[in-house]
Amino acid sequence: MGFDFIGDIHGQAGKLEALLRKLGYVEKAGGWVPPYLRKAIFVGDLIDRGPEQVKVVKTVRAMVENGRALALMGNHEFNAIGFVTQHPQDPTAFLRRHSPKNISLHAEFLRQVGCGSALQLELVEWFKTLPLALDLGGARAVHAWWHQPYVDLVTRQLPSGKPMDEDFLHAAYNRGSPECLAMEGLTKGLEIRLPPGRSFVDHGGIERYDVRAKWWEGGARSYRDVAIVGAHQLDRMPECELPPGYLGGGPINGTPVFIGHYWMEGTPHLQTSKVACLDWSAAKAGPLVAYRWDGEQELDGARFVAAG
Ligand SMILES: [Mn+2]
Repeated sequence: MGFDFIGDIHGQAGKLEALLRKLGYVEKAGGWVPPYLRKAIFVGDLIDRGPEQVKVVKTVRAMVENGRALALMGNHEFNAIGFVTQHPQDPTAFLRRHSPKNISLHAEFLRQVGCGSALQLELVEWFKTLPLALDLGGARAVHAWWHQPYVDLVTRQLPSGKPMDEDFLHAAYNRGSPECLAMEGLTKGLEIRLPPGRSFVDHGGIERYDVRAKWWEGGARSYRDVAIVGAHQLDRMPECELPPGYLGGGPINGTPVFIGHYWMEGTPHLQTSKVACLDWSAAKAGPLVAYRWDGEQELDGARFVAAG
């Protein structure tokens, strides 16, 4: 069985259809059908930002339910769950706060699905069934960071097929709990706090004091070595030593790992011979990107397929 790992779609149904076509998938009455002995693996973040989010979810969901695909949970699906789940101590509040920032990040989804609609709740119930990490034998996939202790914790609490229940959600939104650290790590990646007085403005115009780190980077020494920021912001990243206890610092061994999440820019390329990021900013002007995998243990940059 070969796998086509597909990056963050963020409601870009046109790019999704173009990519599936380019990969040789065929649209039939019951949904898209892969070429013989292949399966699509979506690395998460189906929703938020783009113009046709409901269509994207329905397309992917149909493929999953027909056994043509697997889909991981991204941070945007996890946020969508928390957005509608009541807070256990405060019945007027939700696990994910309805702050102006959180509402604006989710506004397009709410507008398209209908805020408070039955459809919104139906889609969220499906999001709860999405796995956080997939070990497919010769390859692995996670939305943002394959960190084995976090994979183990979540696999223990949510064994395959068990949807995320309220107990798990309450723990996962309890800041600092093992469940919260695991969910943040798997879906948002490794983030490190910048030294005092340092910050930068992210792609969404929000001032950030934590920066996403290249957890796959072997031999990294400074913040600048690992910071994932736009090229024009790299000189704002300090060259001082990484904090003690830094959890990244590859190299990644074992089977290859496929990820999304990181808003990469430019021409799709491998992160290492074992790590491929498939998020090349399809939510904005970038293409939707897949990696066509046929069992190889050393990844090949010529196997990226981009559309849109
Ligand atoms: Mn993401």
